[in-house]
Amino acid sequence: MLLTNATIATMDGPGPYGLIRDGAVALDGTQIAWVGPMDALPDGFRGGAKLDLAGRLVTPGLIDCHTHIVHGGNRAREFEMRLEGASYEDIARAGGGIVSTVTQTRAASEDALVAAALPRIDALIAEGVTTVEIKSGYGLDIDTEARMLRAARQIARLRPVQVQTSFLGAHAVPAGMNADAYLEDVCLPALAAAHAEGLVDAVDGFCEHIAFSPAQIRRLFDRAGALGLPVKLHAEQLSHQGGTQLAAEFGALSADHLEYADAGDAAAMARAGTVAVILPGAFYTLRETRPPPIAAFRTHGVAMALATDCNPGSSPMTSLLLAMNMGATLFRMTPEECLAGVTRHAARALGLTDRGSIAAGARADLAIWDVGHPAELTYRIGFNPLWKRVFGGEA
Ligand code: DI6
Ligand code: FE
Repeated sequence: MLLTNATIATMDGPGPYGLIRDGAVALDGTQIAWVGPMDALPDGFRGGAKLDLAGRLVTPGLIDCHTHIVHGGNRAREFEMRLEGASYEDIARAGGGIVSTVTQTRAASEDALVAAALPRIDALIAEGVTTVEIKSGYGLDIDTEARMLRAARQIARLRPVQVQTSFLGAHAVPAGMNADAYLEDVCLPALAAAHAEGLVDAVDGFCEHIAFSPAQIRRLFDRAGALGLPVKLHAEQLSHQGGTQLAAEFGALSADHLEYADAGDAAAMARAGTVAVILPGAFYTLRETRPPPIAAFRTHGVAMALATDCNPGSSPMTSLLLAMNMGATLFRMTPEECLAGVTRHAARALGLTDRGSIAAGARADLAIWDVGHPAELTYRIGFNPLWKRVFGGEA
């Protein structure tokens, strides 16, 4: 298939957005075969089916690189409690928060988890998302952690979307358990079991005063390394615990949230090539006031990704376009940084090298938009200009 008369944000340089006007993209099966200005199109790509885009914008298919989209139930009641004055930490300490979603997730079958997640997945797909990361972390027992990840794999069979899984057994300490005992007796065995079943693409944790300490996360990361799995970390979200430095030490794919990260953390991430995953939906929902150190990430050359963090507590959000708008308005990220954050840098945050930009040899995952300039994607609020999505070469 040949896409013609396209405005193309290749996200692959040179210049802002790697923008090509009056461009063409040739697809060959599941891959991009050629991209460039129409007048440079080699004769060999002129035959076959053509789709005239009449100047519409083509971007890489969007990538939501941080979600907890598989979970049981919802926390609308806690939303009310927070409006009445309780803090996120107050609710967590009172047995609500993550632990209450754990109760609802344990009670759900794999089919029920899939059925609950699909409308949320469909909302992402409707905005041009072609790859989504999905975490476990609401089971906190061996069976339920695996069941969540099976549900995540099942979503990729039911919908035209690629799923990358992350094992997040170290998300919270189950009620009535000691963190060290949970880690040794449940979390690490759950990781081994899920990995043996082929369910784990990466290992994640929550390094926070209401979750796990850096020393505990180190034990998790040592085990991940022994299994040959890459790591990522929820770090410096609510306080500065040192998780980012630890993640960098382990060459983590990403450190996520990062509101309390500092310039030293940014320098360590730059040295390690660790991506900063910025999650404005959680910042917004929790009405945080301290933004992540975007300027330091820029100065040190840390790649920034943006994601929904779709979860029932701190970010009940299923719009990656809204995450882009929040990244710009709340954190002053540029529209170009926002688009890179859901394409090129989101791919890096997942360790995927075959997507995230429009280039010969990349996967043919594309989003085609009824807009003239890429900044429009970040600028509008609650408006979806997607015209067509291409997944693995299939329109
Ligand atoms: N940080 C978050 O924002 C989510 N998980 C995490 O470690 C919140 C998850 C939840 O509240 O259910
Ligand atoms: Fe998260």
